[in-house]
Amino acid sequence: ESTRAKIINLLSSNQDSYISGQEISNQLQISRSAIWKHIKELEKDGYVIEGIRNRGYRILQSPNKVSENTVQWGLNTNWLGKSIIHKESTTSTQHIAHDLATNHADHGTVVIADEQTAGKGRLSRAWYSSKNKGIWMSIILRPSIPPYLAPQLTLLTATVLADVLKKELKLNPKIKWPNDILLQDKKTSGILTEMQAEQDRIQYVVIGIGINVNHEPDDLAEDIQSKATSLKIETGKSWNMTELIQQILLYFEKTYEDFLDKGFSVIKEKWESYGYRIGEVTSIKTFHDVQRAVLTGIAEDGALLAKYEDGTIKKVYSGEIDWFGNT
Ligand code: BTX
Repeated sequence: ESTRAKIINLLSSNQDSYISGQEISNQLQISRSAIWKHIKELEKDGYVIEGIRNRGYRILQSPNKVSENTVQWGLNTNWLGKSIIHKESTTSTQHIAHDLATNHADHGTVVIADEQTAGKGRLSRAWYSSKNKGIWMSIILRPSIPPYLAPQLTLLTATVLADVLKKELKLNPKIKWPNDILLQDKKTSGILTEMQAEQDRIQYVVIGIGINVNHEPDDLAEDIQSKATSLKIETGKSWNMTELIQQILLYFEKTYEDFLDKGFSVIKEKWESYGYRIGEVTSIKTFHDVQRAVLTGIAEDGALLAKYEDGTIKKVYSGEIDWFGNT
């Protein structure tokens, strides 16, 4: 950890109060004038720091600009995001992450872009990723779980995003199976999990996270305007993306460790508490017919569970659900 990172950490841990130059000096074993020089450097990076004589320093504002440094400063994780690659523009952070992962990138490496020119959704769909409006990020993991359980990581990620939106931003998110985060029934975030695996062993997983953050309604592409939203549209204010990324990484690390420790049940329960239309009736199309069923929750393998009128509970695997239909 660099001295600047340590200073940021100290200042961040006392967000509402001042921390004196003397205290920083004692804790980090550097001179007062060295501290002052570091503070000047931080200000160049966009931190607004107040220094009051006889009281000390306090961060008034963190830089809005996302960069490797700004994300790393004050990031309280143990392993996630220890290596961060930031690009102003790229085709897709998934591409970069796959390249890095095949070249031995560490578990917990994070790739972030200000803009993606070929952002990917699932099933070769496109993901709009306009410049500086949202979080476009990929996380490389090397989990020691069997490949067939990888869908659990998508569900885990969805609970992480929902938790951050609920606990940190005081919003009321819903997770629409399998991987959409909704605010007021509109999509604000999507997750794409890709995996490189052998028969019984995962080499690596890349989890792509897209969140519309500071879009105005007009910043959303025309064909998604009726079904998509952003944090700004929902809250009326702009959000600091650096802080948001840090919160996501922190919650992710904790949730992932919980998952390895205690298994999927913790995730399942949380997912279901956020689940969109869980407990409600919807129609499910199969090859043969359309039937009404109550969505009851999710299974261990990530499938959605539906209880039919005859009482049987079955797994639903793909886009067979008519979310809005009342037939
Ligand atoms: P998905 O297939 O569930 O959603 C894609 C669909 O969502 C599109 O067909 C379109 O209708 C709609 N859509 C496209 N862009 C947006 C948007 N910005 N907001 C709301 N709706 C949209 C979801 O796939 C997975 C998305 C993962 C995105 C991340 S970003 C970082 C990483 N890099 C990358 O290329 N993809 C992932």
